Amino acid sequence: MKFFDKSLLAMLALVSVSAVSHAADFKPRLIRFGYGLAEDSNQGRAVKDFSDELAKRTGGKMKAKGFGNASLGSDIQMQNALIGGAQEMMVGSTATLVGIVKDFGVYDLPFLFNNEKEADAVLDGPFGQKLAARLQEKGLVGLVYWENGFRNLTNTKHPIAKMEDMKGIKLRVMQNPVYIDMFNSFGANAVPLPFSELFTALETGTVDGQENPVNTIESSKFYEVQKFLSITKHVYSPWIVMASKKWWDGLSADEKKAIQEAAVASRDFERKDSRAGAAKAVDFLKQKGMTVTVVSDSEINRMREKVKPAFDKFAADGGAPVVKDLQAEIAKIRK
Ligand code: KDG
Repeated sequence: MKFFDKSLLAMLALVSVSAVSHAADFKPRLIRFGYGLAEDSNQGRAVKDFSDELAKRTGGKMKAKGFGNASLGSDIQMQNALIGGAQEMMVGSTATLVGIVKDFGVYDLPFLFNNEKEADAVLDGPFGQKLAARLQEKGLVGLVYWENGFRNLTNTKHPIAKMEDMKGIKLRVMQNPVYIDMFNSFGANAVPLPFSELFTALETGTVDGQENPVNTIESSKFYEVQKFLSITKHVYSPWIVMASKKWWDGLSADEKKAIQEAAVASRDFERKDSRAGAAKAVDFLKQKGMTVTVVSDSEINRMREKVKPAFDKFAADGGAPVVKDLQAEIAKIRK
């Protein structure tokens, strides 16, 4: 055996021994993981799964404790707490990130994705990862995307089967210009509010309606204060799991790896759980007394036409490059 091979073998042996003897570097840590939905929701169950996955990977040293029902604040308040280093982790809507990285608004453009498969491919692929990476300069670490889901309309006034039925409806929307423009263009009165204030706003009649995925309509018990559900699937809404960069930068490489792996495992769990839940939620909501209207394809196409100005406005306000990139990514997936 040549000298070179022998020294290479010796080096490999040395590396493998050090790798085996390298004790993983996990410090005992408590991670405050905030979220907005109920503990018994797709969001709450996924936070629990993340916590279990992390404990498994760190011998229980790193403990993520879920704080649901916006008990640590609204999405925007939690984003600020992470940036300041006062909270370690959260999951929330990408829609409320537009005040930090404006291009996240691209995910709120209506009728972008035809199905979950397309959404997964874009979010987990180069486009979604590149956009998430831009959070770092703002003090946030985007780890993975979870599924909030396709959004649908509810209200107390009357069934919504076509755009004109939205006229005059006071509709709560997320605090995001695309949603405000979209529903005003449909003829509704868009009222931006934090999710944490939504149930009370519906209960008191401050707003007549709202729009969310059916899993959320079920887990947040909106059926108690809403009569009519219209299946529009007007936007595919992602959640994003984030860590405080101030906190993240103090972690060891092993700790970062364990968190990233647990985040990916919880993403796969959450998407399965969300899709299974969504398949049953409409029947559940019917049993709870909601009147369900499936909006026709022809009416959806009319809505697509109507929201083009909202789409164009986002592009004109500096969003054109990110819209072009996303549409190119979707076109690639559809080939
Ligand atoms: O905290 C809850 C939010 O993350 C999420 O559910 C956002 O869909 C949302 C809404 O309507 O506010």
